[in-house]
Amino acid sequence: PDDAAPLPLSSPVIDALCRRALFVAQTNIGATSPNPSVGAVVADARTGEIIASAATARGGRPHAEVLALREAGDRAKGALIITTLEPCSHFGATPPCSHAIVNAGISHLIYGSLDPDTRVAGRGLAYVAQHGVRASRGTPAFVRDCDWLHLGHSLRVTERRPFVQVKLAVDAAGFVPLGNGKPVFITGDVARAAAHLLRARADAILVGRKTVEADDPELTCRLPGLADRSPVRVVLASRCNVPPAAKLFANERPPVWIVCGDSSEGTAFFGRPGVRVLDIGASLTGRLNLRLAMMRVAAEGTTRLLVEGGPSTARGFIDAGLADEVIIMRGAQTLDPQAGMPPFGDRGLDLVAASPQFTLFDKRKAGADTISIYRSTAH
Ligand code: AOF
Ligand code: ZN
Repeated sequence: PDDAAPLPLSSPVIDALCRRALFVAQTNIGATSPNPSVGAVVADARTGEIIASAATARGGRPHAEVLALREAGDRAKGALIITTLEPCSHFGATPPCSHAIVNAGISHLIYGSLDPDTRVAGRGLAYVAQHGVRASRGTPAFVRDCDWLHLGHSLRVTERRPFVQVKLAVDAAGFVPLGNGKPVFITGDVARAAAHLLRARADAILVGRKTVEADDPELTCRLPGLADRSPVRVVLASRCNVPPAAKLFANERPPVWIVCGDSSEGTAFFGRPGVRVLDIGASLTGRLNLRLAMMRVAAEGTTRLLVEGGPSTARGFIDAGLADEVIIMRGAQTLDPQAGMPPFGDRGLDLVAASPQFTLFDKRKAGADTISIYRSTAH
């Protein structure tokens, strides 16, 4: 009804619309780098009825707001728009979203995260406010979810590194299987699907050279319908000494990036289609500087990186303070103790589970297995 008042800011209807914006954004996460995957929902300002919604398009453009407003057409006049990130204000390949919001006649904007990109950084909000759009921050819970959703984007802007997730699969006793020339499965189908979904939602998957040698993995997303969401495959090899016959190189897509500190042993890869050698220079210790490695992949556009390396790679990221999320997939069966090793080099799961650096964010069953997600307390 036309005479009804606008919805109050804190209402179950607004909360549901905010959750909808987060949900929509999730659909393209891992497919928009170097841009964030933003969610936008256009709704009737009085009833909350959804008029249109969109995520940032694959490849990063068009932006979410432009797509949602395009779909809403004339119905955007006087409507409410919810966005997970402050709308942009810069002229890129497309005109700014903040201008599109004003031009469409939107009456009210509710946003989650602020955009730290120096081209935006508050200017998007200032623009809409100066043009008569009421702009309000969402609830603290919505803002927190948006901040985690866009952490890859904000870390790439502020620390020049991607959001890093470290994933490990362990047996019921907490041990990692020793490689035997091919990947060993200690979790069932449901956890395996969850692991492939993590790949689909990443921009890059990373392993250490030792995992390539021990397991010879393909590192692709093989979920039905999501095969084209396989991220770039990154191998850390200080001397570029990866076996050229490894399965990783059987296909040119997705690309493989070898991050090394000395490329002189990597001549087999020079000019090879689908392979890039990223030489970040040797460190004093002879081991790769992980922070520099992260800065290099971020410079190439990576905003979300999934570490699927072995225990020593996982440990390296945690010790360097580079693990934003640690995901433990725990199987129901127990391995022969001869066939297992501690998940983090010489340390067990307590390195994360008992550390003040991490907090348990989520723990759930996946078939007979259990998935625990620990989040860094630094964010
Ligand atoms: C939005 N909505 O859906 C996204 C935004 O290179 P461009 O021109 O596409 O701009 C990329 C920047 O725009 C990116 O760094 C981030 O600040 C913002 N992303 N903004 O309003 C969106 N993906
Ligand atoms: Zn935009």
